Amino acid sequence: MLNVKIGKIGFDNPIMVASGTYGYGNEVMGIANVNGLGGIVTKSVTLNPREGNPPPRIHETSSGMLNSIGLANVGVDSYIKDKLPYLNELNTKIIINIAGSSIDEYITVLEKLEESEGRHVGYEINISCPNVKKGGMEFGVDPQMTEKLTAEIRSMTQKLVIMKLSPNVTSIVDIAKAAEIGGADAVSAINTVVGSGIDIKSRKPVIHTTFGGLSGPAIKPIAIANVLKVSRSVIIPVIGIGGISCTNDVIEFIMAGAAMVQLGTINYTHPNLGESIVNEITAWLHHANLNHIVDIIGVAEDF
Ligand code: RRO
Repeated sequence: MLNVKIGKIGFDNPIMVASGTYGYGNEVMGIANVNGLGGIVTKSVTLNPREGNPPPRIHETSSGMLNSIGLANVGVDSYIKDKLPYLNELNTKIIINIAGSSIDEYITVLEKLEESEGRHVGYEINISCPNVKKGGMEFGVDPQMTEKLTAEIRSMTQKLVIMKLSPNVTSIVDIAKAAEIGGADAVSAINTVVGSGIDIKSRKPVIHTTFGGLSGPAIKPIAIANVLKVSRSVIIPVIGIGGISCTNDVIEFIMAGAAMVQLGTINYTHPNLGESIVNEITAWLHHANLNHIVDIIGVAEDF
């Protein structure tokens, strides 16, 4: 009832967890049953380890959260040595999110991961981090760069290539089309929305880098609008992300055109919600007299 396919890869269900919200999988050990999920996307990995931005780098907002983590990660060598063995043991699909500041960096990270013993099924390519000067965003705002990077990566792997798109662009549709022409198997949308806030006591921004990425329920309508736009303009599947916090939200994204979804900010308060949603969607399909989740992908029609 819930199995879905992206490229050649079958997933047990369409519910994944978003990059950056489940670490490398081991962070939720003992508090969440990751094996019930369709997949896990791990925190963006770069060539070298990164400390990330100075604090404050997380701030709660009305119905959301601002972050400016700044791509803190262990670097690809440690990822392969220390993180992949645990991920290999999990009974869910693993997708590795990669970030870089140049085509060469993405390629070198990918080469190392391709040579590793990882059982991952694909890569989500981050071309949409809003919080670093050089961290992929220059690719994600430019269709030509997006196509070139996608094509380079495509030529190097048989695994899934998923390009993660930014809402902070003039035309997300042009970027999605470029990813499709470059040979991507899917696009995921959306990364966080640029935001800020001022602490009126200190008269300083609430985030050290002044601007951060807004996530959580506050951005769900923005995400739905982008999923509608993108899914109506490309043939490859769209993975919907942005403020999902219950089963009805997942159904809304799928009806808007998403083939799969990722839960993000909600994981910080409800790390096991993904598994409950998987069960609730099955019940919802029964109730709606539907045989399969794919029957509702993109069914939302305009008035
Ligand atoms: O690390 C971050 O600051 C970060 C990344 Br890489 C991203 O893709 N999206 C985001 O909101 N934060």
